[in-house]
Amino acid sequence: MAEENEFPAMKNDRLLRAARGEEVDVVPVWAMRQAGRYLPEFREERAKCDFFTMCQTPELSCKVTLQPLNRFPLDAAIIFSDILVIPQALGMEVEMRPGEGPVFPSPLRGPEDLTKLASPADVCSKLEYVFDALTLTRKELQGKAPLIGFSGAPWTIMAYMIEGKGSKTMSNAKGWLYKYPEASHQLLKIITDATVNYLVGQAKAGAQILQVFESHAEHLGPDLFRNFALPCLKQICDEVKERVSQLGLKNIPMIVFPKGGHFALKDLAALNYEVIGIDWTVDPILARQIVGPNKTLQGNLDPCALYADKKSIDGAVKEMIQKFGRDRYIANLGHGMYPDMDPEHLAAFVEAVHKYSKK
Ligand code: 1CP
Repeated sequence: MAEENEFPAMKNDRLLRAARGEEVDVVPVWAMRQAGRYLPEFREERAKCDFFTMCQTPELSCKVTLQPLNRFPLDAAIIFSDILVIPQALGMEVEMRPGEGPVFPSPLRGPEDLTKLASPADVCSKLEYVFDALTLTRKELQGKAPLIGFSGAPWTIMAYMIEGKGSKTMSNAKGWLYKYPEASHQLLKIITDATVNYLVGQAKAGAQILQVFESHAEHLGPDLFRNFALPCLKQICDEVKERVSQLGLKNIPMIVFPKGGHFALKDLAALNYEVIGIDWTVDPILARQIVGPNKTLQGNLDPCALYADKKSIDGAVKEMIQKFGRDRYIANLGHGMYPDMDPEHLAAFVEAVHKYSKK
């Protein structure tokens, strides 16, 4: 376990302060997928190396995690990795195919395949490389910004394990929920237990805040969400916080991001996550009414707004901050950046957040 005093003192902790509901000088800002192919220096590294080899090499993961922070005054770094390292650690093969994204050559076909998965108790021994990358990156950051660790949420991970790749309908994975509810709960339990171990490992290694990506919330209506997603999200938050406290570490703030899950905001507000991320389809004023005053909101500019000219980006950010207000707020996009975006337009986004949120 990395000791807190091994790490450089924080020079900028506004993201952590905003997550805890404390006062900030300006609203903190970062962007989902801020380390990625829109940066030429990322593409240069990626051209030399397979995606998962990059994730598995702490020096490379650290290098590309820091790339966006070397360019822009971002208020957080997010460790370069992927949510699909959990299925890999459970014994499944995942390939990153150019132009296609992640593909599982042998996805789960039916409940009988569950016996092939490794024990959730063993995942951490296979994910040491992520922990090493976190410890190294936290040191290299020199306190410039907090380091975000992350995982996928169990339903989102289950969907990839069954579909074998991205899907418009998630009909195979949703088919499991209707055909094999018991086996679905078993699979979700395996993923949930693995994720708790993994996130506790990340906290021990130096992650300062943890985001759980429920990227496929949109495929579940309120009922399926309550039955198959919400209990796992609750267990993850409660168990991670409990185990981090048992280790004598200070409370680690947690973010839940239910992409497309506007219908779940009220239920999520009842859990212990300090921060709820919203995508661009949710009106910030309505989100605040639903979650109440005691949660920090994160979001939610339409990523495609970064295709507009810089002046329009400036105007859109001004409006966004007016709607969210400057308290209990972390500025972000409503989802990840795309590879064809102009890095200078992210610069305009970050600059506008700081400009319009000064006291
Ligand atoms: O700055 C960062 O955010 C970098 C770290 C990061 C994160 C947080 C990557 C690198 N992936 C993720 C999370 C992730 N991975 C999510 C949750 C966020 C989201 O909703 O986008 C998801 C769903 C994945 C799965 C995944 N990995 C996809 C989507 C597949 C689909 O069609 O559903 C893709 C395309 C990837 C590949 C990937 N992951 C990360 C990068 C930079 C890339 C591009 C691949 C490459 O360089 O070849």
